[in-house]
Amino acid sequence: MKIKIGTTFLELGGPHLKEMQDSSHLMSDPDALRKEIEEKGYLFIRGLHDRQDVLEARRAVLDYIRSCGDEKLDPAYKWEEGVLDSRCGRGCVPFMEGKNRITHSETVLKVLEGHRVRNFFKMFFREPAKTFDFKWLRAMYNEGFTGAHVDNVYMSRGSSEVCTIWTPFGDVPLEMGTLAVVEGSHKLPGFKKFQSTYGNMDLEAEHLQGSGWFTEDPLEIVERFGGVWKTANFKAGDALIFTLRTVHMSTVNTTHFARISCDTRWLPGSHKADPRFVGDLKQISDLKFGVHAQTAKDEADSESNVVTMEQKKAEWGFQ
Ligand SMILES: O=C(O)CCC(=O)C(=O)O
Repeated sequence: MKIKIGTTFLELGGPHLKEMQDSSHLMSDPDALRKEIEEKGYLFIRGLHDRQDVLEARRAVLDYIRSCGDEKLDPAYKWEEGVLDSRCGRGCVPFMEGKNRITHSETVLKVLEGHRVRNFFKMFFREPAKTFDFKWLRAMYNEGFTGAHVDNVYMSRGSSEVCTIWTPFGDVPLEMGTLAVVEGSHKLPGFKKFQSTYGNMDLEAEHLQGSGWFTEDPLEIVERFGGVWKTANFKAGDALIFTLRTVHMSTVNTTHFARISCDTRWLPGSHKADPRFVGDLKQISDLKFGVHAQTAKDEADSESNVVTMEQKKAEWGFQ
């Protein structure tokens, strides 16, 4: 079975893309969980969240999308099914990242910051855990995807032990845009130069224009640096946890269902949080990275002290 991931089709079970293993059997053993993430760079935990809570959060987000305008959801379907209008792609699907009435609604926060996830990170960090106020809540549209990157480039101004937890709101099969990681990319020798150049970059400080993704082509990563992409068919309740240095991207949403998901970041309570993502969020720049990055035209119109990923890659010798 061929899966569209970024700009490329990869065979599932072939040399570059395999299914990831569930680590939920390690749930009561913090040492084993830490060993697993140190080795693989991620933990795939089926059923970490309560399935019913996640489905209710999906419904709340769809209701919010519906309230943003009649052009968002396809009127031929019940709104609860979450089928986007075929003309509703990037720029039409509401931007929901940050701290707003949907990210901080009771139903959504129950999943993102509820006792199950809070207790998990308390056990995992061996101390009470805290989370950023900023939430990366998204609805991925037809043909949308996220390119390959590490989170350190977006949030390196605090603890290096921040973990991302990616939570799909609903059942999300491979063709709907699942998250994929390169196993071991946080520490494999082949990634050393990648991590010490791209991985150490602070995109905002460098005035980087565009998404911040290293590439949209998954093969560029594994052919150049090694490793294998891993992903899975997700069910509501499942979660993927990974480090700031784990390379990840998403498969393409080839369906017309909105792929709703949220990235939530957690860190040990005694560590410093990147100040841009906590409190009143006044320090957050207007610059959008990732899938909502500025378009080429906006880039051409913006200041001249900006740099592109292509320029940086040339500087680092990744040509
Ligand atoms: O949900 C996605 O498509 C990508 C999420 C992600 O990679 C991130 O926010 O760092």
